[in-house]
Amino acid sequence: MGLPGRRRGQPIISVPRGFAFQADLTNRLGEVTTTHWHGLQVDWRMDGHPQRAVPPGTTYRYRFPITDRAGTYWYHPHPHGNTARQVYQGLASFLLVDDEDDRALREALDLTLGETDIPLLLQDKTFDTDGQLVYEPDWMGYQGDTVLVNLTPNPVLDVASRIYRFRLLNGSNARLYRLSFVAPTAHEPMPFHLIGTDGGLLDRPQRARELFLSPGERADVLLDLRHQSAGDVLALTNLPFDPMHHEGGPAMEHMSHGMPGGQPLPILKLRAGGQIRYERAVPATLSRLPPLPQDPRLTRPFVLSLANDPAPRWLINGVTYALE
Ligand SMILES: [Cu+2]
Repeated sequence: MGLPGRRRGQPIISVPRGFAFQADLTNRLGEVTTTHWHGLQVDWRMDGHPQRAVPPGTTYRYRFPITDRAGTYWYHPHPHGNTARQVYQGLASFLLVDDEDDRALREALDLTLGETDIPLLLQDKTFDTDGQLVYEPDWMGYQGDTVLVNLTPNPVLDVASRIYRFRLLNGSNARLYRLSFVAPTAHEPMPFHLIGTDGGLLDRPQRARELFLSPGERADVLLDLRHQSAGDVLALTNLPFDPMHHEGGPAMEHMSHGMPGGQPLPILKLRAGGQIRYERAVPATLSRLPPLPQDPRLTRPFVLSLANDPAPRWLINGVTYALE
């Protein structure tokens, strides 16, 4: 599979912090679209806001400085009402920001993007008998019956006896994942290190055996495969769980088209090869986090609620988004 994102699927953008980023979106779809830079701090005119919709046949120039910390960000369309479908149809990929902290980490562990530092875009889709995408969302979104990794079904990655970095992105429409790495004979999931989240690198690695990833969310992890023997097949797996604990009552009963949420399923197989020499250790410190403001000056109430007339929809402070 190597860097699956580069062979199949969308291009991965990698930029250093401080870079003057520029990209032209030329819309050759038959409908309006935008490109939203998920997680990055950019001027709203540059952020793919629905009010800056790009009509078919036109070009929009995105230009902004990269000011964020190193981390795993992503880009996808954000037109009003069609964001989810355009992402489902394939318009989504990574934007990786690099800085001194990230370079130090890659040097310490001898990580190479695409070989041992691997972005994994998780998306569930449904295909009809002709292999065409099926998309039939309800108000809660859409869950497909096949989980693709970097648009690849049944993916297998050949791995060596060393530490790997996986940058996990949940690019699914509505599916939550409870992720862990499972060896076939072990009675519990393998330990790994969580080293980054939506906000970039953590200050220190955190040990974990599983993590929840909701749509749009990223997790940056290190997995130590030094003790695997040739021929071992591990799997990145979705462990079973009870989605939403059925909160929301009867309105939520429709949420599972295709596979119900929380069903166990293998996502990516890792096939271990021969032993290699690798003498590195996970660094104790990854980054220095910017200090939080000690004295918040502003308190804003956000009341989240669910309305059922005329159709179910979520509200913030009693209102929903309107384009006008
Ligand atoms: Cu987004």
